[in-house]
Amino acid sequence: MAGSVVPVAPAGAAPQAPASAAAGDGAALLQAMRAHAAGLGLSQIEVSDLQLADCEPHLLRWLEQGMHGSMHYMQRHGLKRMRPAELLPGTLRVITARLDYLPADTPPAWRGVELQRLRDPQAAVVSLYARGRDYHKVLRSRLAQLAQWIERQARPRLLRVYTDSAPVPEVALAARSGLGWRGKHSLLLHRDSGSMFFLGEIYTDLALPAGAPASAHCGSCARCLRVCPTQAIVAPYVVDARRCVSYLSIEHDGPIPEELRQPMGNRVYGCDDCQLVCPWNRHARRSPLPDFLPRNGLREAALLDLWAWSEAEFLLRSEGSAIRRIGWQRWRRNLAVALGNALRALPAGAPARQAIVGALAAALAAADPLVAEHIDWALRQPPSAGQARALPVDAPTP
Ligand code: B12
Ligand code: SF4
Ligand code: SF4
Repeated sequence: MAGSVVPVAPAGAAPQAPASAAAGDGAALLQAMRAHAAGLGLSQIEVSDLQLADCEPHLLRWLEQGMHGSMHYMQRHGLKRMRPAELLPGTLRVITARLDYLPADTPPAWRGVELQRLRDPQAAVVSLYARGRDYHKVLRSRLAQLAQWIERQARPRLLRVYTDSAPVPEVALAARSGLGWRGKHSLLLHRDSGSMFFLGEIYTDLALPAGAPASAHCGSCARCLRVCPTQAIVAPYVVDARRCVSYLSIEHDGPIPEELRQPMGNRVYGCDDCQLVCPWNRHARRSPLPDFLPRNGLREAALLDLWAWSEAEFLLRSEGSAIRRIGWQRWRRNLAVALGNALRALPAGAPARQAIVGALAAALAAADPLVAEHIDWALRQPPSAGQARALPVDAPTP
């Protein structure tokens, strides 16, 4: 996917002298930019230089080990990802932005509430970031407005907006610029804001003053590594995407490996576990933007409610949401896995178990082969002996 272009200089133009003269005083411009960005609802902006050479061996190793799974775009772009001036010749600085996404009405004990839902076999857990409007749209439009403002103020030759839309190393740039540090779960963390935010960038040739990297504060903590349901964080800072529930439920389009179905529990779109247990998310910020308020009851949905959606309902209800990206078949595949896990947690003869068996069996004939195989797997899950069980979530009290 290409980045969103703000029409200034022709893309790919030969590198030229930085537009610092046009920019005037970079520090003053940055100060005014910060005020404008805040007015647009962006949570914070900083500036990064392009010194990312230290990250290159890590990226190469990750790719060599095949940890990107079927995300072929990660392999295709190789080291260009870490070299902003190869992606966009003439780039001198990257303006990094973060946008908090916890909905405004998030209760104070939200992490405990989420962990409790992960234990409820009949609940459907959609990752927090995906319950409202697609963040790409929300963040891109704000960055584009900021870029237009910069263009009017400083007339740079180069200005291009990216929101997870091109080979851009978003966490590495954000960490370099001082937006936060990289946690052991590999995501960016901020002392005052946790990690529940999205990242976006503006590449430019303006000679803005670059920020200093923030110091790291994970210390001896390893909660995120321990809680990961599929042990996808194979070492501090290294996530094997092939095991990550986020990859399996969103990016991966084939059958979910059988040994990973049970650990997926009731997570039907993405996963937040490594962030829920992170102590710094005590400080995660709410977003004032209505865009991130949950839609279609996704904060409290039950598996059977979502299973009852027809394809037409899925398309209607996921309009403008990131969930639309995975399409109907993957959505049903994920729900079938979660329903199978619910069957394991419920005793034989429990009315809830019978309802699930009935709903799965009724959908079998019309299901496509991928979904049918997952339904079949779900129906083979044995009942729990004795009482109904909670799904296992190995999390300390937040
Ligand atoms: C591919 C991808 C994924 C993949 C792979 C994840 C991964 N960690 O690589 C999958 C699908 C699994 C995924 C999942 C999620 N993602 Co994602 N993802 C991306 C994407 C597109 C690229 C990331 C990337 O470059 N990976 C390649 C690997 C090699 O990079 P890395 O893991 O960061 O590894 C670096 C470090 O580990 C470091 N390193 C390695 N060894 C060592 C050792 C030491 C000592 C040190 C210091 C560093 C170090 O070097 C590596 C190279 O820089 C970015 C957007 C972007 N364009 O950057 C979003 C992005 C990282 N994802 C994001 C989010 C929100 C998520 C989820 C939380 C979504 C969800 N709730 O389900 C999960 C979290 C899973 C996790 N713990 O990472 C956000 C993170 C925001 C933030 N606060 O940081 C991003 C930035 C998107 C965005 N625009 O906001 N994601
Ligand atoms: S998102 Fe979930 S599965 Fe992926 S690394 Fe974090 S805890 Fe593990
Ligand atoms: S849970 Fe602990 S180790 Fe993991 S990112 Fe948070 S502070 Fe760092």
